[in-house]
Amino acid sequence: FLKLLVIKKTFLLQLFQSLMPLLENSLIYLFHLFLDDGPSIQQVLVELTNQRTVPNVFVNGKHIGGCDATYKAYENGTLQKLLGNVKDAETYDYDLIIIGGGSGGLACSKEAATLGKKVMVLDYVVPTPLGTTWGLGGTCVNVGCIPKKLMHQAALLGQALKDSRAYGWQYEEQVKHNWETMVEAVQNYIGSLNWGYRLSLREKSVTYQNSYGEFVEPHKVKATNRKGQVTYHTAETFVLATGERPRYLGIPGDKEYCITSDDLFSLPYCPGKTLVVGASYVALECAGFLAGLGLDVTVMVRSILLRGFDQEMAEKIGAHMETHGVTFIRKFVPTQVERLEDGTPGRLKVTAKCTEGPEIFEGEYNTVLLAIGRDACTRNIGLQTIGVKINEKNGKVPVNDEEQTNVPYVYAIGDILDGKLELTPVAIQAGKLLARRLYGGSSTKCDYINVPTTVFTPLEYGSCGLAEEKAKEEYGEQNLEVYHSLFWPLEWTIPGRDNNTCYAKIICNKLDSNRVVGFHVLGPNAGEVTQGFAAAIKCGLTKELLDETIGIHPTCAEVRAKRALFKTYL
Ligand code: FAD
Ligand code: NA7
Repeated sequence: FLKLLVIKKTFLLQLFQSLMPLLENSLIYLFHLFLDDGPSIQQVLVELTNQRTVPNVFVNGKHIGGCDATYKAYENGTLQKLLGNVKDAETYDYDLIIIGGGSGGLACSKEAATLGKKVMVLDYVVPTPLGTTWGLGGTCVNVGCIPKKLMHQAALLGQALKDSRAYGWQYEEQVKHNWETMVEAVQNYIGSLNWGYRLSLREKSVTYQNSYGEFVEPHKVKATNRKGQVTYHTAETFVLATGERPRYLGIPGDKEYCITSDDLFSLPYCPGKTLVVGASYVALECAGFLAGLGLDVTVMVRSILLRGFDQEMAEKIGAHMETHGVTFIRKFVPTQVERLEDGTPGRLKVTAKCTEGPEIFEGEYNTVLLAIGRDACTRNIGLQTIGVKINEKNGKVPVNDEEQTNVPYVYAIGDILDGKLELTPVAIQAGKLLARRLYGGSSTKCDYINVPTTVFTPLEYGSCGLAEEKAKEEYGEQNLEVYHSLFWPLEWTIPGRDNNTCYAKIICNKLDSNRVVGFHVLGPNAGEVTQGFAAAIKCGLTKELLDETIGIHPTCAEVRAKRALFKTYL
């Protein structure tokens, strides 16, 4: 009796069809019951399986459960294993295949290989609509953090040149920026990083294939290279680390004539007068360095600046950019982009409509840069074939606190995770810790709380913990104390630049010894400043401890340790 698969007549066809491919060579037995003595059969079933209902599935004597449990076992691969349709772990090609060789995927692969596992990384860049593509390393290295920070630095140097006259530097030559020289230098550096990544994978014996990966059946991916050649690979475990790609507006002319950050950092010609669409950090950072390089830059904002960040800080960033020559068009969204003139750059006409009224805006630009968010690369990698669930609204992958998807042998890390931070160090940490848990006997999970970050706008913004709005929501305004201070970096005094613009703010929870729950700073080197405070916050920093900490003089970081911070809410 234990080898019975008892099924209701109505289920027979449906179940049989879905299990058909798995039933070959299996030891499964199917019985169709037309019995009058149903209740007594049910009684026996309860005694044997704790389950009264049918279908009631056993495979090789092992009780699986009802219809839902059988589907679940199929989705997570257990059923196939029991049926003997899948190779044993030791006969998989790899212990681990990682789809995506960016920040998270590379970190995870190298750690797993260090722990003695046979690992493969598939990394493939689908070219942008304009045909831009790049090498191994993912977004951060090629079209994210690295080129962005280097171009920000190029802009800061322009500012430093201006400041230098006040410090006594005299130079005759006309100062101007050469876009091509900068792009070449940045791309050469990126090229060296791409090469370094390939080398380090080889050193660790990780198999790297420059191919697009997609699941074709449980534990099996199809890998397609640039020439369309296809190979198949199996693994016991998979990690999804496919990251995100820029979104397009879905209006006439967007894919034909607009660029995104994926194109900007290797653009072979100076973009000229530029319209940046969007008010995300990517938008403001790009607008900031383009303006810093001397270009005429306009930002078109649909609603607010820097959604998700502290809004007081966001507005201060916007105000600073505006005083430094960036134009903001607020509450408008583009409806059409037309080409007026071909060229490098050409000339484009943008039509936009107001989000709050009938007004129409028309403007001419050399370049239109879309920075309106990024979509997770999860919809074309065969996840539905193996039953991995995604959040249908945003394409992101929900995982448990061990980065495991609903299919137990499939994990996900980095930007594609639902509800997690999209930052390189987060992806790296999650990837490394995942490999250690899978193969190193570790139980340490990735801590997504109090992760510091910096927005590299001309006035840099570092933050750790909660935005003031979020802190109010979480703790209640009456339970918070907010301390803040404007400051003037010493270096800016001689050129007489931007007095009362830099700003620092901490948000403390009165109910918990004035513990710091939010840290925000606007000023030079904000990232360097914020990193140390993040460690302190992780250690449970309170306002009292901050006051007791003696500052380093003269620095910007000392400002928060001084009594100059005063209460704004009592
Ligand atoms: P990615 O690094 O995006 O890597 C995914 C890789 O998988 C890519 O190479 C992709 O081509 C590949 N891939 C996708 N699908 C497949 C497939 N089916 N088969 C094979 N390969 C595939 N973060 C910071 O911490 N600091 C910053 O200053 C910062 N600045 C940024 C600036 C910009 C303009 C952008 C866009 C992002 C920035 N980020 C920054 C975010 C950071 O780049 C990401 O958080 C990080 O790269 C995420 O890593 P990941 O491993 O999840 O994905
Ligand atoms: P975000 O944070 O999702 O921001 C998207 C921005 O673009 C935001 O300002 C939006 O305005 C704006 N947006 C979105 N759609 C439109 C349309 N249709 N028209 C005009 N403006 C629009 O994306 P990011 O680019 O910052 O990047 C996400 C990740 O990329 C980030 O975490 C890093 O990993 C890199 P809204 O506020 O919604 O009105």
